[in-house]
Amino acid sequence: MRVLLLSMPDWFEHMPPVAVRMPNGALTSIAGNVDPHHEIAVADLILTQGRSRETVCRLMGELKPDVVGFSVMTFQRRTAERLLALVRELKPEAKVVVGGYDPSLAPEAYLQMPVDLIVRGEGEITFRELLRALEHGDSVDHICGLSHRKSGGWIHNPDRTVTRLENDQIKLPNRNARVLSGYTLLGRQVDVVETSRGCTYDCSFCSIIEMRGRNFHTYNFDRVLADIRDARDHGARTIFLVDDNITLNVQRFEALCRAIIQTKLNKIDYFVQAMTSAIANHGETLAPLMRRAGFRYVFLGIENILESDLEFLRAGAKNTARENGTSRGNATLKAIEYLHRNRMYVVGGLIVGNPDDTRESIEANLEFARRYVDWPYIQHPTPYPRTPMTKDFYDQGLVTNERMEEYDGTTAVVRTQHVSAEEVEYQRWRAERWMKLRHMPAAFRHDPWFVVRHAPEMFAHTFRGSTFRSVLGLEDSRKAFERYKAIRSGERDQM
Ligand code: B12
Ligand code: SF4
Repeated sequence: MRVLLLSMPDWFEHMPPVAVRMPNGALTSIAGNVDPHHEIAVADLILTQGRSRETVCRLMGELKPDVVGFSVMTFQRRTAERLLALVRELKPEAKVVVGGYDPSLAPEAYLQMPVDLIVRGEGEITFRELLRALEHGDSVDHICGLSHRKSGGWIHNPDRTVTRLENDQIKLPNRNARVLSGYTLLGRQVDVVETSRGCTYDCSFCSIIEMRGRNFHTYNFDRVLADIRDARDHGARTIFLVDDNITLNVQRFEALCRAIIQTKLNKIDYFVQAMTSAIANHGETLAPLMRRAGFRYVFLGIENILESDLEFLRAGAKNTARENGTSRGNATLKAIEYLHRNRMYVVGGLIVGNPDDTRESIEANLEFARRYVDWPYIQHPTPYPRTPMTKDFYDQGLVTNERMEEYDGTTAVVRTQHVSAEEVEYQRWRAERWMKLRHMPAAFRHDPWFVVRHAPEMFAHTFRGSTFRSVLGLEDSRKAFERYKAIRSGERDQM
């Protein structure tokens, strides 16, 4: 069968396409796990800014797919709906499948859309079985993790249990299936690699637990190294390890760093997400190993520096430093110190605008970011489908915006008990632009040519809405914020 798999073009504030165009790892993984005789194409529409419709039309014409699959996050739902309608119009007989976080956690949102099938949860095996059934005209009733139309209604087959990665059931991704190019992270070609899936924590804002339960499964190192080599051989000079929580097993992570060093795969730049507690508690041995393995940016899930907010986010445990088995308070500073001492940059993940937040508590977090993080990744709590946080916000009557396309993490869609959503966002926006600017010299030292060529564009992105007058303080920055919001809204419409 001919299959076209699409990821959505929508991006969010901290990942402007001028600097970051990251592949969707789900689609190449699915492409690597279908039976080999299918013709499969993967198109990441993040690479086609402003030209997504034309690109979809072109690919539909050239590839004439029998099956079209969409990978969708919640804030991309509206774009997905528009492109689903387009695909249906272009080829009414093609089977249209949606998968990923949003269709898995909010399948009800897709029932009225021009969709034939919904893959819930992990997709590799479900999609392989689906293609087999479609090819032979068999029933799909037995395929776990699948929702399908039947006699005018929808049938939701039972969930699929999570795949154990240890037994090599999931084959390597198929990067040859990609039909578009231009992936980049600050000028270097980037790719994504998984070494594990799952997490055993249950932070209230995170979708992962509803998506797959609390568990942790790991690929063996031979497979991980083969995957890294394959990404490198396809041109990657930077690799994002997309594990939900690679730091759950620190010994394994250290062993992975050693394996990367031994196999000389440490010329690549690595990005990873980490828990502060793991870095703080094991930094003495872990951080130098990470550095030698090529890790450059570490996204730290700091979430918040105030204990009350950490409690609401259920993120206290993962941010606790320990010594001889006893708690030594917040792990963040210690983790940052280890990373800086080993010449790695800290991408500081903070969440401001929680129910009890006041202007002062938000400002305390912003001030922390100013002082300690190299690249701020500050977000607002966002009530994604079926997370515990969503229920909390609804119970407290704090959700102010239900337009899913604005659920991108940097648009405040909830208010606090004391501060309006708009004010929360304004506070973050005003502070964060300047913090981002500070990282330019470090980015320049690493990739001077890219920064020279793109600095004006990156600057224009970061400060869009501002004028010389507002930058010089001659105009109320709220006016600039209003213009920024209008520009952002226009950008969304273009996707
Ligand atoms: C890596 C990652 C990123 C990376 C790479 C994203 C990319 N290009 O794919 C970066 C850092 C860029 C990123 C950014 C963002 N991310 Co992100 N990210 C993740 C993370 C950690 C892992 C995703 C991953 O690659 N997993 C590995 C692949 C193989 O698994 P998978 O994606 O789950 O796919 C499987 C199934 O879902 C399914 N599937 C998926 N698509 C399809 C399609 C079809 C047709 C089928 C059949 C099946 C299928 O099959 C796959 C294989 O089993 C998750 C989860 C987490 N713990 O935080 C969040 C997560 C996906 N991100 C999320 C969000 C919201 C964002 C951002 C908006 C930022 C933010 N506010 O947090 C931005 C937006 C990106 C953009 N375009 O600008 C949310 C999504 C929530 C939701 N309900 O939509 C998650 C779940 C985190 C969370 N907050 O809970 N992200
Ligand atoms: S530690 Fe990370 S992956 Fe695990 S539940 Fe919390 S935010 Fe999600």
